Amino acid sequence: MKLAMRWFGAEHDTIPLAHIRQVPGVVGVVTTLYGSLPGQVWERDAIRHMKAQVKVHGLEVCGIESVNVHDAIKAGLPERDMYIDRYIRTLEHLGEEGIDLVCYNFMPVFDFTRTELKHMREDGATVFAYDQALVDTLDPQRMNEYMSRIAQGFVMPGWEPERVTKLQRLFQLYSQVDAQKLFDNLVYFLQALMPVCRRYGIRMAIHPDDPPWSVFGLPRIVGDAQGLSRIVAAVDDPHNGVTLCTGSLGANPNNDLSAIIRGLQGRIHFAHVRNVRHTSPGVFEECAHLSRDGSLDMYAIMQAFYLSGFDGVIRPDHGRDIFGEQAMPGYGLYDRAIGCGYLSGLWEALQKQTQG
Ligand code: DNO
Repeated sequence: MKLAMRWFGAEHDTIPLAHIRQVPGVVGVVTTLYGSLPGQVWERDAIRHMKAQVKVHGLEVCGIESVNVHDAIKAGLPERDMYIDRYIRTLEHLGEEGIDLVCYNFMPVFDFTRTELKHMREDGATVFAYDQALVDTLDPQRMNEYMSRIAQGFVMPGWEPERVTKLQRLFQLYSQVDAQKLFDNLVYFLQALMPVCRRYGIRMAIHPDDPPWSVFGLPRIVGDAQGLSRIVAAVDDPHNGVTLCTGSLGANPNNDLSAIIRGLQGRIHFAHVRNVRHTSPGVFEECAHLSRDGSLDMYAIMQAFYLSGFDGVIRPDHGRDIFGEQAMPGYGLYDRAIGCGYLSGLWEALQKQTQG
């Protein structure tokens, strides 16, 4: 496995690459072209500049998180072919620059959703938390205002203002799109992408829905073992794969993560590994990566990755905000660095146990 951390670019991230470089075991970052809008073609110069910035610090760009998918593609509008064509051009440019891993999601309207970004835990750390009952009382049209209020000045990934200013129109777009249509639109998109992915060896890695169930009545199709295997089977090409996000899928206690990892052998191209603590149905909070701090067995998860021969990119995911660090909620350096140490430790133990 290749250990990486997410980095939001020099203009948006408070964490310098020089600090990421000092986290033991980390070889690179996953990043994106911040400021590019869904539907825009990424130019080669911009990609080259991003790579050079990272390289100066002795790190590599291990993959892109994310090349966002335009809503016309997800909703299957007539102009989707134009946007798919632009996506393909972006992939060509990434491939020409030697980047071969692309994470994306297919959630209508919203990316990951939380009701608290600074939930206080007993030890004074703060974490992301989610309460379905509270979401049910929120006006989806005002969800962007809600998120920006709780983000306290930070622009959270997936909640960039340009994406969420036209909520009413977006909800209308999806009024005729049920789960089956959304799935068909995903298959249409992936089929169109496969030739360019084969040409450049680019692995597409769909991120699960977060939380892994429908919110605000919008269809969601990437929330469990069945949904994931249906996607990989529908476009049965190794370039069509998954970002296995343990925290997103793990928010549903019925998801058996080790079984999901084993079932997707060879099709997991990227892993986000973090723990989550279930409080009651539809309610969860994030926590430290350590197994005993949450509800997931992180040893069993890493073992499933190890035994299924996973050799892709792993990154720790959202961390707690600790030690008084001032950073984007969930994406501070300290707790993610602790997460890296823990994941590397589990991996080393697995390697040594197996090798005897
Ligand atoms: C949240 C992230 C997501 C993820 C996208 C992938 O912190 O896990 O925003 O990057 O859903 O496209």
